[in-house]
Amino acid sequence: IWHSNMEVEQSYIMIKPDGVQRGLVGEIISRFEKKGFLLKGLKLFQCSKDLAQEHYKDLKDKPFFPTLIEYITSGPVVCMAWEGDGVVASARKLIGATNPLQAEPGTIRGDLAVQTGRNVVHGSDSPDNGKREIALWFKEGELCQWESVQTPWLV
Ligand code: 3AN
Repeated sequence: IWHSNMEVEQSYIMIKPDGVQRGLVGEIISRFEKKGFLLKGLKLFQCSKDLAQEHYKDLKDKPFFPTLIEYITSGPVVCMAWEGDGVVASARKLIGATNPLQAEPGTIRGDLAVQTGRNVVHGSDSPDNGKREIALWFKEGELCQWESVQTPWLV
């Protein structure tokens, strides 16, 4: 298995098929960009059942697992690798609670979704899972090494 950047915290963020189909791609990417995290990888991708099952393997005993796999493979997703100090926890705050009806207004799910089974976006739940998921969804060479010009202006 390959590893993305081991030193820096990274989160795997994915716009799910409902987000793509509803035309929310620009809106969702924009929230992470404006927050100030660094985009290291980005692609539109139709995933296989095997990949979806591997990604969600911790949930394989849940009753909704088959529906979840069907949903994630129902159309293209947007795969993203975002980087920055604290990006994992911060991205989950930007995304909001799993159940969009409980997600605060101002969060992505709070503003843009109503159903848990159609909650438009995924974000890694720990830095270790961030690395694992980025290595799972991206091939080596698909991430870009670059620094944002914004950084020097902010510090
Ligand atoms: P989160 O995506 O907020 O980290 P998880 O990891 O508990 O939440 O669940 C992963 C995904 O599984 C959710 N994004 C959602 O699509 C689906 N899911 C979770 N709980 C349910 C549920 N009770 N019914 C249907 N789908 C669910």
